[in-house]
Amino acid sequence: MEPKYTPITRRSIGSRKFLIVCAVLCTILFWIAGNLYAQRGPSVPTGIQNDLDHTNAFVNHPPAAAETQPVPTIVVPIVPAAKATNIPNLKHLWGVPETSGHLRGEGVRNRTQIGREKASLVMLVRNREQKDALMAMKNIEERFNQNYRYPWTFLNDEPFSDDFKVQTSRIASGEVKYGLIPHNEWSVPDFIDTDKFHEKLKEFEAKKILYGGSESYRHMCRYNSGFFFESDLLKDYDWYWRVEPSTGFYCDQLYDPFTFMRENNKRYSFVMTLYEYRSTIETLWQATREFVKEHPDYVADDNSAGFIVDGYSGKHSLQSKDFNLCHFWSNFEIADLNLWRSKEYREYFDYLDKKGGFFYERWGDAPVHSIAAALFLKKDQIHFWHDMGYRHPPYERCPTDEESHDSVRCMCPFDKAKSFDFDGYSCQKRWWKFHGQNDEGKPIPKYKIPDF
Ligand SMILES: Nc1nc2c(ncn2[C@@H]2O[C@H](COP(=O)(O)OP(=O)(O)O)[C@@H](O)[C@H]2O)c(=O)[nH]1
Ligand SMILES: [Mg+2]
Repeated sequence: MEPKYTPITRRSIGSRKFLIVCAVLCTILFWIAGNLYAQRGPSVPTGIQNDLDHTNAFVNHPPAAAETQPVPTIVVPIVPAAKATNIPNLKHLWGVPETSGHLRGEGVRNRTQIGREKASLVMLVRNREQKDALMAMKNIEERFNQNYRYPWTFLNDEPFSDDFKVQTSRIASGEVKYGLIPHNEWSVPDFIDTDKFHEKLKEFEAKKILYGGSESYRHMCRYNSGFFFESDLLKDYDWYWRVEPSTGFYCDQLYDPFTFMRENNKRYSFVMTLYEYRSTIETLWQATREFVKEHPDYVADDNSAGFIVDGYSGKHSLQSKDFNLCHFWSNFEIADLNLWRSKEYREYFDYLDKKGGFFYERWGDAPVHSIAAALFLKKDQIHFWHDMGYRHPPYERCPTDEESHDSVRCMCPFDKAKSFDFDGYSCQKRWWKFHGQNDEGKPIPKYKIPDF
């Protein structure tokens, strides 16, 4: 029978000795090599040898004390999070503009505005959307506002919580203001038949119309259509940038969009345009027709009606042609507050308001603003931000030109072809066509870009 294990023989003892000698010799060789390496340094490709030499020289022979720059001592006071709400200068009064800076880990900040315009970022928001609001703010601060320090204006139909104010003021680089919306701007007005309204809520809910059964959504749309621009907190401004929670920007904004608007004689601007749900605005166009029939002079001669009305052929054709449902997505807006404060728009809003469509239907501020801008403004007073990348769930878009991407100014997490501009639900191609551009938005018009 074959042995299961190899028996220990003289021969195997001899080969063990040989292995031990080899191990000792190897150890000695490694020790010698190690010492040599330590003295001479690693072998480095010639191209970067000089840099290493320089670095080594600095490490081994630091310059004399007089040659070195003094290292500034930065004292960072630590503000315990638990105590944040007790910081005296974080106490806000309703409707009273904030003037002081805030403790934000590095002491009181310099919130002095750098941008040249009378402008504010504006966010209508609920306390419970705090996290989404902070994320949108952080993004817009990093992409743009930290270099301009425009103020932020927050509006709410309920008092903002202390935590909301503390956290948002920490992210804002500029001044912050918190406003409570007056009750009459966020409630059902007397001229609305409440029974009919509640019937309609049920009907819209049953039809599964988006936000169809929501009363608060209707207040929001009516407020954005007719009141926000009259807020006391915005009275010193000419321009606003509407920001919504959960939105994001994919590109660095390297110039001031407010200055751009002013210098290029723009009054309304957008990044995305799409079709409205007809079921939410069944009678809005009819009401608009009646209004412009009474005020044909309010409609600009060289307007953008051709974008929102197929086959538009002059003011008279508004009475026979339908609204094609294309509107600017108003969750993003940079616009002239005085557009909404104008006699024409105030009258238009009042007219619509009295029709009751904000309650009996579910008229959105987006189609209302869009129709007004398209009819009352000159064609070239509406601006499309081809160079901005923007996301408001569920849609997102990015610039189509190569330079914005190659320069890494824009970082878009999707393929260019997936941009909402090319989605069947987008009206972007119609906009480009209306402005004599091709299906990719070329040629891009030349604008005066403000200095910074
Ligand atoms: N204060 C307040 N803000 C609201 C209310 N409803 C909506 N908003 C704000 O109005 C904007 C539009 O609302 P959102 O829910 O985003 O509607 P969507 O974009 O049409 O889906 C956002 O800035 C919301 O934070 C509300 O009841 N109270
Ligand atoms: Mg939204």
